[in-house]
Amino acid sequence: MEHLIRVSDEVGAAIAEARAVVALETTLVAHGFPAPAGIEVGLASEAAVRAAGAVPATVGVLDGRVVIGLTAAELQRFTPEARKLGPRDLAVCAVQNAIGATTVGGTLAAAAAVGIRFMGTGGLGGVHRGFPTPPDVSADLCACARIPAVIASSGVKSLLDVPATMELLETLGIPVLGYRVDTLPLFYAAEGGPPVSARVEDAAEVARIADAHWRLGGNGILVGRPPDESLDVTELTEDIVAEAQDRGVSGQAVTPYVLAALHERSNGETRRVNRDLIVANAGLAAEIAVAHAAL
Ligand code: PSU
Ligand code: MN
Repeated sequence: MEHLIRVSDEVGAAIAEARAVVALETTLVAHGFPAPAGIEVGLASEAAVRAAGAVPATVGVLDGRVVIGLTAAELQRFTPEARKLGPRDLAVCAVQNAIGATTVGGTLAAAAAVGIRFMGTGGLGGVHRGFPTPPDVSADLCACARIPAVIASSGVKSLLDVPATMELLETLGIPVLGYRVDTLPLFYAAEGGPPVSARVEDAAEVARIADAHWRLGGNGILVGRPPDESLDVTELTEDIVAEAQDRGVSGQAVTPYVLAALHERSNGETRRVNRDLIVANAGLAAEIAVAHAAL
Protein backbone atom coordinates (compact mmCIF):
# COMPACT_ATOMS: atom_id res chain seq x y z
CA MET A 1 0.00 0.00 0.00
CA GLU A 2 2.99 2.29 0.51
CA HIS A 3 2.87 3.60 -3.03
CA LEU A 4 -0.73 4.65 -2.43
CA ILE A 5 -0.96 5.61 1.25
CA ARG A 6 1.73 7.41 3.24
CA VAL A 7 1.28 7.31 7.01
CA SER A 8 3.57 9.63 8.99
CA ASP A 9 6.00 7.95 11.39
CA GLU A 10 4.25 9.44 14.42
CA VAL A 11 0.78 8.33 13.31
CA GLY A 12 2.05 4.92 12.23
CA ALA A 13 3.67 4.31 15.61
CA ALA A 14 0.53 5.39 17.48
CA ILE A 15 -1.67 3.06 15.39
CA ALA A 16 0.75 0.15 15.87
CA GLU A 17 0.72 0.69 19.65
CA ALA A 18 -3.10 1.14 19.75
CA ARG A 19 -2.73 4.67 21.11
CA ALA A 20 -5.33 7.40 20.52
CA VAL A 21 -5.31 8.90 17.01
CA VAL A 22 -7.72 11.49 15.60
CA ALA A 23 -8.19 12.07 11.87
CA LEU A 24 -8.70 15.66 10.74
CA GLU A 25 -9.94 16.77 7.32
CA THR A 26 -8.51 19.27 4.84
CA THR A 27 -11.66 20.44 3.02
CA LEU A 28 -12.36 22.92 5.77
CA VAL A 29 -8.73 24.05 5.55
CA ALA A 30 -8.84 24.65 1.78
CA HIS A 31 -12.50 25.52 1.21
CA GLY A 32 -14.13 26.31 4.54
CA PHE A 33 -12.36 29.61 5.30
CA PRO A 34 -10.98 32.47 3.25
CA ALA A 35 -7.35 31.55 2.47
CA PRO A 36 -5.06 31.35 4.34
CA ALA A 37 -7.23 31.27 7.50
CA GLY A 38 -7.99 27.57 7.09
CA ILE A 39 -4.35 26.66 7.70
CA GLU A 40 -4.46 28.22 11.16
CA VAL A 41 -7.70 26.33 11.91
CA GLY A 42 -6.05 23.06 10.88
CA LEU A 43 -2.97 23.69 13.01
CA ALA A 44 -5.05 24.79 16.02
CA SER A 45 -7.15 21.63 15.67
CA GLU A 46 -3.98 19.53 15.71
CA ALA A 47 -2.82 21.37 18.85
CA ALA A 48 -6.19 20.67 20.53
CA VAL A 49 -5.86 16.97 19.72
CA ARG A 50 -2.36 16.90 21.23
CA ALA A 51 -3.48 18.84 24.31
CA ALA A 52 -6.03 16.09 24.99
CA GLY A 53 -3.33 13.42 24.73
CA ALA A 54 -3.95 12.03 21.23
CA VAL A 55 -2.01 12.10 17.97
CA PRO A 56 -3.50 14.19 15.12
CA ALA A 57 -3.61 12.66 11.65
CA THR A 58 -4.53 15.34 9.15
CA VAL A 59 -5.52 13.73 5.85
CA GLY A 60 -5.14 14.88 2.25
CA VAL A 61 -3.94 13.75 -1.17
CA LEU A 62 -0.52 15.00 -2.26
CA ASP A 63 2.06 13.87 -4.81
CA GLY A 64 0.07 10.85 -5.90
CA ARG A 65 -0.57 9.48 -2.43
CA VAL A 66 -3.17 9.62 0.30
CA VAL A 67 -1.25 11.18 3.19
CA ILE A 68 -2.30 10.41 6.76
CA GLY A 69 -0.44 12.78 9.05
CA LEU A 70 0.42 15.86 6.97
CA THR A 71 3.31 18.02 8.16
CA ALA A 72 2.72 21.74 8.78
CA ALA A 73 4.65 22.53 5.58
CA GLU A 74 2.47 20.12 3.59
CA LEU A 75 -0.69 21.64 5.05
CA GLN A 76 0.30 24.98 3.48
CA ARG A 77 -0.27 23.41 0.06
CA PHE A 78 -4.01 23.03 0.73
CA THR A 79 -5.06 26.24 -1.00
CA PRO A 80 -8.48 26.94 -2.57
CA GLU A 81 -7.18 25.37 -5.81
CA ALA A 82 -7.11 21.94 -4.15
CA ARG A 83 -9.77 19.50 -5.32
CA LYS A 84 -12.55 18.74 -2.85
CA LEU A 85 -12.47 14.99 -2.26
CA GLY A 86 -15.42 12.93 -1.16
CA PRO A 87 -15.08 9.14 -0.96
CA ARG A 88 -15.62 8.80 -4.72
CA ASP A 89 -12.74 11.17 -5.51
CA LEU A 90 -9.84 9.84 -3.38
CA ALA A 91 -8.44 7.24 -5.78
CA VAL A 92 -8.91 9.43 -8.85
CA CYS A 93 -7.02 12.31 -7.23
CA ALA A 94 -4.12 10.10 -6.15
CA VAL A 95 -3.77 8.48 -9.58
CA GLN A 96 -4.01 11.85 -11.35
CA ASN A 97 -1.38 13.29 -9.01
CA ALA A 98 -3.48 16.30 -8.00
CA ILE A 99 -3.73 18.03 -4.62
CA GLY A 100 -6.93 17.00 -2.90
CA ALA A 101 -8.59 18.16 0.30
CA THR A 102 -10.69 15.49 1.98
CA THR A 103 -14.25 16.07 3.23
CA VAL A 104 -15.57 14.24 6.28
CA GLY A 105 -16.56 11.35 4.01
CA GLY A 106 -13.21 11.37 2.20
CA THR A 107 -11.31 11.55 5.48
CA LEU A 108 -13.29 8.66 6.94
CA ALA A 109 -12.57 6.55 3.86
CA ALA A 110 -8.83 7.21 4.18
CA ALA A 111 -8.86 6.74 7.97
CA ALA A 112 -10.67 3.41 7.64
CA ALA A 113 -7.92 2.12 5.35
CA VAL A 114 -5.42 2.41 8.22
CA GLY A 115 -7.72 1.71 11.18
CA ILE A 116 -8.29 5.21 12.62
CA ARG A 117 -11.72 5.44 14.22
CA PHE A 118 -12.07 9.00 15.52
CA MET A 119 -12.35 12.35 13.78
CA GLY A 120 -13.33 15.92 14.49
CA THR A 121 -14.97 18.44 12.17
CA GLY A 122 -17.24 21.50 12.18
CA GLY A 123 -20.55 20.31 10.80
CA LEU A 124 -21.44 17.11 8.98
CA GLY A 125 -22.86 17.30 5.46
CA GLY A 126 -26.42 16.10 4.86
CA VAL A 127 -29.61 16.63 2.90
CA HIS A 128 -29.61 20.00 1.14
CA ARG A 129 -32.66 22.24 1.50
CA GLY A 130 -35.35 21.80 -1.11
CA PHE A 131 -34.57 18.13 -1.83
CA PRO A 132 -35.23 16.77 -4.47
CA THR A 133 -34.59 20.09 -6.19
CA PRO A 134 -31.62 19.95 -5.99
CA PRO A 135 -31.22 16.18 -5.44
CA ASP A 136 -28.15 16.82 -3.29
CA VAL A 137 -27.32 14.62 -0.30
CA SER A 138 -23.79 14.74 1.12
CA ALA A 139 -21.61 11.65 0.70
CA ASP A 140 -20.67 12.22 4.36
CA LEU A 141 -23.83 10.33 5.29
CA CYS A 142 -23.02 7.20 3.26
CA ALA A 143 -19.46 7.24 4.61
CA CYS A 144 -20.78 7.40 8.20
CA ALA A 145 -23.13 4.53 7.44
CA ARG A 146 -20.41 2.18 6.22
CA ILE A 147 -17.33 3.16 8.26
CA PRO A 148 -16.91 2.47 11.98
CA ALA A 149 -15.89 5.83 13.43
CA VAL A 150 -16.90 8.50 15.92
CA ILE A 151 -17.30 11.97 14.38
CA ALA A 152 -17.26 14.85 16.87
CA SER A 153 -19.07 17.83 15.35
CA SER A 154 -21.39 20.71 16.10
CA GLY A 155 -24.14 18.73 14.41
CA VAL A 156 -25.14 19.10 10.80
CA LYS A 157 -24.38 22.28 8.85
CA SER A 158 -27.36 24.59 9.32
CA LEU A 159 -27.42 25.56 5.65
CA LEU A 160 -28.92 22.07 5.13
CA ASP A 161 -32.34 20.57 5.81
CA VAL A 162 -31.41 19.47 9.33
CA PRO A 163 -34.65 17.59 10.23
CA ALA A 164 -34.45 15.61 6.96
CA THR A 165 -30.79 14.84 7.63
CA MET A 166 -31.68 13.67 11.13
CA GLU A 167 -34.26 11.28 9.67
CA LEU A 168 -31.73 9.94 7.18
CA LEU A 169 -29.17 9.41 9.94
CA GLU A 170 -31.73 7.21 11.69
CA THR A 171 -32.48 5.36 8.45
CA LEU A 172 -28.77 4.66 8.04
CA GLY A 173 -28.41 3.36 11.60
CA ILE A 174 -26.17 6.19 12.81
CA PRO A 175 -26.57 7.11 16.51
CA VAL A 176 -26.69 10.88 17.03
CA LEU A 177 -25.40 11.66 20.51
CA GLY A 178 -25.90 15.04 22.14
CA TYR A 179 -22.83 15.98 24.15
CA ARG A 180 -24.42 17.24 27.40
CA VAL A 181 -27.45 18.40 25.35
CA ASP A 182 -30.84 16.94 24.36
CA THR A 183 -31.05 18.48 20.90
CA LEU A 184 -28.68 18.43 17.95
CA PRO A 185 -26.54 21.59 17.81
CA LEU A 186 -27.24 23.65 14.70
CA PHE A 187 -23.61 24.28 13.71
CA TYR A 188 -23.19 27.98 14.65
CA ALA A 189 -26.20 27.85 16.98
CA ALA A 190 -26.29 25.77 20.15
CA GLU A 191 -30.05 25.41 20.32
CA GLY A 192 -33.09 24.88 18.13
CA GLY A 193 -32.18 21.57 16.51
CA PRO A 194 -34.14 18.30 16.48
CA PRO A 195 -33.91 15.91 19.46
CA VAL A 196 -30.83 13.66 19.44
CA SER A 197 -31.18 9.88 19.63
CA ALA A 198 -29.44 9.91 23.04
CA ARG A 199 -27.77 12.37 25.39
CA VAL A 200 -24.28 11.62 26.74
CA GLU A 201 -22.44 13.25 29.63
CA ASP A 202 -18.76 12.64 28.94
CA ALA A 203 -16.13 11.27 26.60
CA ALA A 204 -15.83 8.00 28.51
CA GLU A 205 -19.53 7.31 27.96
CA VAL A 206 -19.16 7.92 24.22
CA ALA A 207 -16.16 5.56 24.15
CA ARG A 208 -18.17 2.79 25.84
CA ILE A 209 -21.10 3.34 23.47
CA ALA A 210 -18.76 3.24 20.46
CA ASP A 211 -17.18 0.01 21.66
CA ALA A 212 -20.62 -1.58 22.13
CA HIS A 213 -21.97 -0.21 18.82
CA TRP A 214 -19.01 -1.62 16.89
CA ARG A 215 -19.23 -5.01 18.62
CA LEU A 216 -22.85 -5.11 17.49
CA GLY A 217 -21.85 -4.49 13.89
CA GLY A 218 -22.64 -0.76 13.84
CA ASN A 219 -20.53 1.82 12.03
CA GLY A 220 -20.51 5.64 12.26
CA ILE A 221 -21.55 7.57 15.36
CA LEU A 222 -22.20 11.31 15.26
CA VAL A 223 -21.51 13.30 18.43
CA GLY A 224 -22.97 16.81 18.54
CA ARG A 225 -21.19 19.30 20.78
CA PRO A 226 -22.77 22.78 20.91
CA PRO A 227 -20.53 25.73 20.05
CA ASP A 228 -19.39 27.66 23.13
CA GLU A 229 -20.49 30.91 21.52
CA SER A 230 -23.90 30.55 19.86
CA LEU A 231 -24.81 32.59 16.79
CA ASP A 232 -28.20 32.91 15.09
CA VAL A 233 -27.74 33.51 11.36
CA THR A 234 -30.94 31.78 10.21
CA GLU A 235 -32.20 34.56 7.96
CA LEU A 236 -28.84 35.33 6.44
CA THR A 237 -28.34 31.62 5.73
CA GLU A 238 -31.75 31.37 4.03
CA ASP A 239 -30.95 34.36 1.81
CA ILE A 240 -27.58 32.99 0.81
CA VAL A 241 -28.84 29.45 0.10
CA ALA A 242 -31.57 30.93 -2.15
CA GLU A 243 -29.04 33.16 -3.86
CA ALA A 244 -26.70 30.22 -4.48
CA GLN A 245 -29.54 28.33 -6.14
CA ASP A 246 -30.51 31.37 -8.27
CA ARG A 247 -26.92 31.68 -9.43
CA GLY A 248 -26.79 28.03 -10.40
CA VAL A 249 -24.20 27.07 -7.79
CA SER A 250 -24.54 23.30 -7.45
CA GLY A 251 -22.90 20.08 -6.25
CA GLN A 252 -19.65 20.30 -4.33
CA ALA A 253 -19.52 24.07 -4.76
CA VAL A 254 -22.64 24.80 -2.67
CA THR A 255 -21.22 24.35 0.83
CA PRO A 256 -18.04 26.43 0.24
CA TYR A 257 -20.10 29.15 -1.48
CA VAL A 258 -22.56 29.47 1.40
CA LEU A 259 -19.88 29.35 4.11
CA ALA A 260 -17.80 32.02 2.35
CA ALA A 261 -20.81 34.32 1.90
CA LEU A 262 -21.77 33.85 5.56
CA HIS A 263 -18.24 34.67 6.72
CA GLU A 264 -18.27 37.81 4.59
CA ARG A 265 -21.75 39.10 5.40
CA SER A 266 -21.68 38.38 9.13
CA ASN A 267 -18.57 40.57 9.34
CA GLY A 268 -16.47 37.59 10.30
CA GLU A 269 -18.71 36.42 13.15
CA THR A 270 -19.49 33.02 11.60
CA ARG A 271 -15.83 32.65 10.75
CA ARG A 272 -14.82 33.12 14.39
CA VAL A 273 -17.50 30.80 15.75
CA ASN A 274 -16.79 28.20 13.05
CA ARG A 275 -13.08 28.24 13.83
CA ASP A 276 -13.61 27.87 17.57
CA LEU A 277 -16.13 25.06 17.27
CA ILE A 278 -13.89 23.10 14.90
CA VAL A 279 -10.99 23.32 17.34
CA ALA A 280 -13.20 22.35 20.31
CA ASN A 281 -14.61 19.36 18.38
CA ALA A 282 -11.09 18.18 17.53
CA GLY A 283 -10.30 18.27 21.25
CA LEU A 284 -13.47 16.33 22.09
CA ALA A 285 -12.68 13.70 19.44
CA ALA A 286 -9.28 13.31 21.10
CA GLU A 287 -10.81 12.91 24.58
CA ILE A 288 -13.09 10.19 23.21
CA ALA A 289 -10.19 8.46 21.44
CA VAL A 290 -8.11 8.55 24.63
CA ALA A 291 -11.01 7.13 26.66
CA HIS A 292 -11.51 4.39 24.04
CA ALA A 293 -7.83 3.45 24.07
CA ALA A 294 -8.08 3.01 27.85
CA LEU A 295 -11.06 0.59 27.71
N1 PSU B 1 -17.37 21.74 8.67
C1 PSU B 1 -17.01 23.05 8.62
N2 PSU B 1 -16.61 23.54 7.41
C2 PSU B 1 -16.55 22.76 6.27
C3 PSU B 1 -16.93 21.39 6.36
C4 PSU B 1 -17.33 20.92 7.60
O1 PSU B 1 -17.08 23.76 9.61
O2 PSU B 1 -16.17 23.26 5.21
C5 PSU B 1 -16.85 20.52 5.11
C6 PSU B 1 -16.59 19.06 5.47
O3 PSU B 1 -15.47 18.63 4.72
C7 PSU B 1 -17.84 18.32 5.02
C8 PSU B 1 -18.19 19.14 3.81
O4 PSU B 1 -17.59 16.97 4.74
O5 PSU B 1 -18.05 20.47 4.32
C9 PSU B 1 -19.57 18.84 3.27
O6 PSU B 1 -19.60 19.14 1.92
P1 PSU B 1 -20.82 18.64 0.99
O7 PSU B 1 -22.03 19.32 1.57
O8 PSU B 1 -20.48 19.13 -0.39
O9 PSU B 1 -20.86 17.15 1.09
MN1 MN C 1 -23.38 17.40 -2.37
